[in-house]
Amino acid sequence: MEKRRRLILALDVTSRAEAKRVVDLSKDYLDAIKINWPLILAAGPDIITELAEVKDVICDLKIADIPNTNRLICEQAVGRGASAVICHGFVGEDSVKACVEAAKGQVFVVTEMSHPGGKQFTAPVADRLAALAKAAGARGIVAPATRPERIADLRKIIGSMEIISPGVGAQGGKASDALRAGADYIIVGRGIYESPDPAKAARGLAEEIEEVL
Ligand code: O7M
Repeated sequence: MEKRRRLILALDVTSRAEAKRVVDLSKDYLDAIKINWPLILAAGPDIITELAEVKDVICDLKIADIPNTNRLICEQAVGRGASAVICHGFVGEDSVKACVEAAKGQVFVVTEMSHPGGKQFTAPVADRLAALAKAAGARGIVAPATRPERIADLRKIIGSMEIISPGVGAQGGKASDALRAGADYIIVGRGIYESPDPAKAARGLAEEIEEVL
């Protein structure tokens, strides 16, 4: 994954045609495309391979199972062309390590989640989840743009590992705040794909990001 635009599109649309349309309009401003269950269930897993021809694809399956099942899921995602996967850490270090082995280190671990409910269960253990991600050899963590101060806290725990940060736009966070707090990449979904002009929305974010760098 390039580290140039620092922008990752969360492509949570539910048709292949819409996915292609949004990617065509925004791809010049992106380093990667993150896909999640809505698109994979709607378009089928071949969408991973198709999009991987355009940009690096991060498979956000929020993998959270026993090590063997985690390994099988990662092998399917990587075998179809995913450059990285996203897993949960609460299932334990052995489960995260299974992802790290199967995806050759290209794993991001969810820590404190960005939505209000993220404060209920994930926030109190987020520091430990970040430490676990580091111990397991993951590439990075997912941390909330809605609470930039938490990005700064988690950065202290993981050192130079990468932080990808959702919650910008529709959830109320600002790209520049998250970057200043220590995020490496911003993840944006609805702010781009629900915009009447996805190219303009992505360009606007790219400009905001560039000003901070
Ligand atoms: O910009 P949005 O709010 O439309 O989309 C945000 C995307 O980031 C969406 O795909 C979520 O599933 C994802 N996300 C969060 O919003 N909050 C989190 O705490 C974690 C994620 C995520 O990407 O986890 C890997």
